[in-house]
Amino acid sequence: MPVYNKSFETLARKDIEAIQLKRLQTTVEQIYANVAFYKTTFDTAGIKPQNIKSLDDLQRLPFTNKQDLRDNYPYGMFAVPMEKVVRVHASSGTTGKPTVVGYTKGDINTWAELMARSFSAAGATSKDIIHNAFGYGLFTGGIGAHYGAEKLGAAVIPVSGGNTKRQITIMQDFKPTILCGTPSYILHLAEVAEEMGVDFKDLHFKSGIFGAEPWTENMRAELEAKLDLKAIDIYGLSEVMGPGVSIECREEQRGLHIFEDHFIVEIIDPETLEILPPGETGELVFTSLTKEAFPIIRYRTKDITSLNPEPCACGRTHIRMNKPSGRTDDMLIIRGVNVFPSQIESVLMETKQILPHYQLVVDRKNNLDTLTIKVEIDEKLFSDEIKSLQTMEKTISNDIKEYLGVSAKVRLVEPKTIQRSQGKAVRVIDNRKL
Ligand code: DLL
Repeated sequence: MPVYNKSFETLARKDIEAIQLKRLQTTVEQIYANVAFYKTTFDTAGIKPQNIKSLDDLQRLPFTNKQDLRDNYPYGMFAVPMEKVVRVHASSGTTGKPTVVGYTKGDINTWAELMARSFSAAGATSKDIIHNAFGYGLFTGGIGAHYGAEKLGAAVIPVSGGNTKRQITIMQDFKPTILCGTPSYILHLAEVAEEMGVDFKDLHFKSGIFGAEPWTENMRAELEAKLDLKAIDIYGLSEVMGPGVSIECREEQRGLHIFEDHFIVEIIDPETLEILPPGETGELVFTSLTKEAFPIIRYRTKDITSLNPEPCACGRTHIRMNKPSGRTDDMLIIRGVNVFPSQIESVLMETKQILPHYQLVVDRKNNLDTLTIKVEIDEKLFSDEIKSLQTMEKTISNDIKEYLGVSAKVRLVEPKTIQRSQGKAVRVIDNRKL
């Protein structure tokens, strides 16, 4: 299979590190000279760009977090004048001000290159037709994947999210071979296809590239079976670039390679900020090495994962991150027990006759946290007597308690009663925050 420019991905560790150090030094010089925020924080920490002599010196630089970006809204973190900026994207900003990120022409080119490399790692070539159901707009998913697909030389169908029935017809007629989207929207696509009497086995997909939200191994198994393709996880974030930061390879589908010629990753303990060794789980931190408009130093992503430096069957030497289990700010604390929505998803998906559509509702009653798990079940089950449904609810609730240590009320609901997403799913409704 022809592979798109893999040369940087198979370098020996010492060569990767040499590139990283050179690029880090340039980035630090640029931001110290051009971004008031970094000049102030570096000065406060007593560090000058010339102090960065080895990669270990990165640890001397302060962390950056989302609040810093908000405080500098909209353009305060840009390292180039606006005349050099050719694009802006923004996070959805459901809490507080959105985060605005900018790109120069060079950044757009780097991004396209990294997305092309991502597609290639997932097994795509210029012969492929890519059905891109990531949303187009301020969200980086749609346009990021689009430019990468074109750079690879593949044909891209820019469908975005929504108009789901039409998407199915397009899949039948245009014969795309690669499907891109958030796992929750793709699940919805599968559901609508079924309603329309369309079997994915009769379509032409070989791979699905799914990401932008956490999804479990059980969800992967479900999607692969339903859609008859290989489901590959892609991770990224707008603050660091968008998609094209990290992707699984088709060979192993186990851990997402991080493009280390463009980014340095660290895992820290979110409480003590101590750097954790490979294998230990903590918060993922990114430093960009080649970005011009919006370089970022030691950005605390809030994503929880661990790193795996083991060699990979694909030959890439770039480190892998394990599938993120969620974000520190999505972690629910229910009566003192910490639980991620993805852990609940894992338990739910072990149960037969349950559909992978669920929502978690958190409330506080009489000063106590309550968790209700609404989950859809197979239509046929609704004809069963109430008693058997109650037994099923009890069994799932017991499983959740046993595996995760959290008490939850399970409510089985009819198919299609939980709202479907066109982008990222809303898994948690936390009424305590109202
Ligand atoms: O979600 C960029 C993207 C687009 C990635 C398309 C992959 C595909 P943001 O909207 O800024 O950017 O959201 C970034 O989404 O910090 C994670 O919490 C979460 N996330 C993204 N990909 C994954 C993934 C895009 N594969 C935030 N697994 C990140 C788990 C993910 N979480």
